[in-house]
Amino acid sequence: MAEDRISSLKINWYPGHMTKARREMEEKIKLVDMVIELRDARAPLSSINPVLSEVIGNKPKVIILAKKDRADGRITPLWKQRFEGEGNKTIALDLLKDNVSKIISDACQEVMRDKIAKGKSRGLKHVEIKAMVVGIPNVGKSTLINSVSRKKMAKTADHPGVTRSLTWIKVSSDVALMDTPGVLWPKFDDQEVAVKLALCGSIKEDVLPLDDILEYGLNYLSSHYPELLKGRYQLEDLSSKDAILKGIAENRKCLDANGGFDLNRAGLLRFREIKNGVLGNISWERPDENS
Ligand SMILES: Nc1nc2c(ncn2[C@@H]2O[C@H](COP(=O)(O)OP(=O)(O)OP(=O)(O)O)[C@@H](O)[C@H]2O)c(=O)[nH]1
Ligand SMILES: [Mg+2]
Repeated sequence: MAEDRISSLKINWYPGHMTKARREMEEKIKLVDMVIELRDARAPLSSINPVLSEVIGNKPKVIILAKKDRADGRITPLWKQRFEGEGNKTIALDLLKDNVSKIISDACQEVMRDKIAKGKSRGLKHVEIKAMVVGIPNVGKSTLINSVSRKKMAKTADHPGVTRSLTWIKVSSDVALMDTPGVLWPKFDDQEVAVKLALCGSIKEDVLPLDDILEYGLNYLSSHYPELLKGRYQLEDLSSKDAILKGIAENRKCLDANGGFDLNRAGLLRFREIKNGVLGNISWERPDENS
């Protein structure tokens, strides 16, 4: 079983800029009114960063379930319900298509209504809200800031580790957002968490033990989304990773120099397709299986 194998898997990726970012966030958190915490809608528990939770402490926050367009549309509302039940305002978003500017501005005003009321009672016309945008690498922090400001003010790209420093971006007369580098934590005690983050693209591809991640991913897909797995490659046999990879290699004509099936190439192809959402919308975690 994949669960047995991943107990021995190690992903060690904690570049120096993350240590620095964490330290700076600890300093700067005192300057902000609230936090916008991004989680990946496909794995909303694994993408909670325990290190960031410590930094955030009791600051008011809004949880954003980012990349909802990539997650299973039947599962995301259940997560929203769960987190709201725990007392956190939670919004699922497609950061590239939704009206992010209005939604985030409304959410910030709602969470900070007491501060705004106080400022207005003192005669202030604009009460500025300062929010720190935090989350794991590649989850969409800079994209959210660009969508709120409707300009490309922050650099974005589809790989982890793009933002390297903390930057204030004034997005309107009322709101300033602080972009922060994606931060992971130094050691993954739960290797299943690391695997899910790899499948969501939050851990750099070249530090991955691809074989183990595929084993886990394919196992999960064959039990939760067999139709997506079968459909794309017309697979018949979903009984093991090798059977699935052989089916993919056959379908995609991934042949090695001797004319045999190249399972490594088929594996990398499959991993990238899963990560990039080519198979369809997938949730790697469900509230009924993760209490
Ligand atoms: N499909 C989809 N893609 C998104 C969404 N939000 C962001 N992306 C993409 O995800 C990738 C990463 O986005 P960034 O905004 O750079 O992520 P980040 O959290 O700032 O990443 P770091 O700076 O590396 O920590 C980019 O290719 C975005 O276009 C979303 O809601 N849906
Ligand atoms: Mg960024």
